[in-house]
Amino acid sequence: MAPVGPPRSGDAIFSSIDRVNAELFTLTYGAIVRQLLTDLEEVEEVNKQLDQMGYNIGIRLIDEFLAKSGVSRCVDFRETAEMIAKVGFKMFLGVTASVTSWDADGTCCSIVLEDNPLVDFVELPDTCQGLYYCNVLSGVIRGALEMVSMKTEVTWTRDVLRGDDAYELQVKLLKQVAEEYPYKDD
Ligand code: MYR
Repeated sequence: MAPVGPPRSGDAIFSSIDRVNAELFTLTYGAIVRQLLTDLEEVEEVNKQLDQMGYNIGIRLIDEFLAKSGVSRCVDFRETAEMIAKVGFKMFLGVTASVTSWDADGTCCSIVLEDNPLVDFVELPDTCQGLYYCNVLSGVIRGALEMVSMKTEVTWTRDVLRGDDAYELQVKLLKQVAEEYPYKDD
């Protein structure tokens, strides 16, 4: 049967495809977490696996981020954090985030998500206490930053699924390795 109604503009079709893909992504992630919970005995092990998965994604995703965003090197960690929150989250999750709670020396801050599409449709049973459901994201950031010479520790400090009022990641710069140009000028 022929479709009824006026033809949709290109924008309408693309936004509908994006929405379907986002939902598929969210549901697929949920299925992965569920499978890990079934396969691994300890919730703590699931947290580690999700973080490791994210790390493996992050070390690859940085290339796409740099190529697509066209951004140049950040002058400091403050700029890097803003870049993750405003450009990275937008590019890969379709949401933005804010950077808050800087420490005095500018090496530790919090990234607060304004929305978190990973948790759409998610309700955690009591048996999942201790689970960091979104741990893949902390791993992604850690992996991506490692590829641009920043060793970081990324931890969830607030999580709505655990009863908090927001999703908040703490990003701590542990070490910044100076990048060396591999060839010497003569
Ligand atoms: C530089 O080389 O100084 C630029 C560094 C920018 C790093 C941005 C990393 C983006 C990570 C995206 C995370 C997305 C999470 C969904």
